[in-house]
This record gives sequence, structure tokens and C-alpha cells, in this order.
Amino acid sequence: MRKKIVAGNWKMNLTFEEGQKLTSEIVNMLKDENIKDVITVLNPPFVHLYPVKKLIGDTANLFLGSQNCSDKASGAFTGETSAGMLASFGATYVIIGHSERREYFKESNQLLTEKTKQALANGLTPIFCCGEPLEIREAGTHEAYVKQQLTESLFDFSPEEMSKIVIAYEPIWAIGTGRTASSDQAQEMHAALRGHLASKFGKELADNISILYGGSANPGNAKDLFSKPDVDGGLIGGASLKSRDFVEIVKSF
Ligand code: 3PY
Repeated sequence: MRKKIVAGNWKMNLTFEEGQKLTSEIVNMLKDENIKDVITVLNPPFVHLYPVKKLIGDTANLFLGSQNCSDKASGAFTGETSAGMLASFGATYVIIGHSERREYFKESNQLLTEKTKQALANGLTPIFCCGEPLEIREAGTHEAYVKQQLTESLFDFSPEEMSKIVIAYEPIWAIGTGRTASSDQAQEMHAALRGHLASKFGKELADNISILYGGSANPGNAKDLFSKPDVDGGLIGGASLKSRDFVEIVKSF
């Protein structure tokens, strides 16, 4: 059974007080709503992880994630944070290969394999991001482009490892632009990616992998996106910074 997941990506936003306020509001709203079949994940910047975890406590179906982890286990890598440290602070998810990391920090498909290995070795669920830039979409080669990202980063994993990975399809032209892929465009790509995973790992495994949509998802479009058979949730940017909007998205299934 694949899981429905809504993960908030705070990116590099919010002071300590703002992060605490947002988390408390989300915790209280989710408790009131008593949503049973959706996993909600908060992915704040590193410095927020521990205090956010304390506020999450044992709230049902609410989990802590990070936006990144190191490709190394430990050692002299100033400024880095390992997957093992994240796990020890209570994180259970980690976003890997967001397009902002691929673009601004030059993260390659090979480096992302190493980060995914670290996440898996430490019991974290990787939310592995993929997606095409505008010129690739306009050239009509988007499916091949995104499939190649999965092939190069993930296709050497065992079926058991692959079954623990969540995919997030985030078309770069829809990130932070206010422009969203239509639900049909999302469905088309998600189905293609599921088919691609099936070609390597088998249909049963692919059918059980959650594929999230990311890129300007908001309370106005989430219902339509989540109504598609291959869209299993969302990785939410801007709207995850507003408690009401974020919880509205969680309620959109
Ligand atoms: C967005 O919604 O713009 C995102 O990048 C989510 O990760």
C-alpha cells in the first residue's frame, strides 16, 4: 500500500520564534482534525530540528524531516550534517536533491546516490527530488530527462532499498514561480516515472512507491492534484509556511 504524504519544505525561512509558532499551530490543527491516513512531515532548516521535534512530540502521523544531509558518515567536513546526526535528533525523513541544491550547490546525480545511501543506512526515508527545467519541457524531452535522473541516482539500489525511497517530482519551472503544473501534466509524469521504476524494480514495487508533486502546490490546487491516481501527495514550499494553508493541503485528499 503506498502512503499519502504531505511534506512541508520551509527552505531557508523563519526565525526560532516563527518556527515554534508555526509548528505549534500545525500540531494543534492536526490534533483537532484527527487525520488518519495522511503522513505529514515538517522539513525545517537544521537549527530548527530539535525544537520542532519537541513540539511535534508524539502527535499522530506527524514526522520530522530535514532538507538535506551529507554524503559522508562523519569526519572533517566543516558545515555538513550527517544522516546519522539527523536520525539521532529524531528526524525520520530527508529531502535529497531538491532542484535548488542541484542548481545552486551543483549536486550531481552521483552525489545524490551517496546522500541517499547515507539516509538509508541511518533509517531515514529519502524524499528524492527530480524535475526538468523550462527549456527541457518546451523541447518535449522532459520524460526522458527526469527518467535519467532516477536511473543515474537510484537504479543501482536493491529492490529492498528502493522500496524505502519516496520520489518527489518538482518541475523546476513551477518552483517558487507561482506557476503549477496542471494536474494532467503531473499525472502524466508520475505515471511515466512509475512505469520507469517498474521497468527496473517490477510493477508491484513501483505501485507501492509514493510519488509526490512539488512546485507551487497550494490549497487552491491540491485537491485537483491529489485526485490523480499517481499523485500520492505533495512537497510543499511557500504554502508550508502558513499553518492554515498547509493543513488545508493535508486535508485535500
Ligand atoms: C515549491 O513548492 O516551490 C518547492 O520547491 C517545494 O519543495
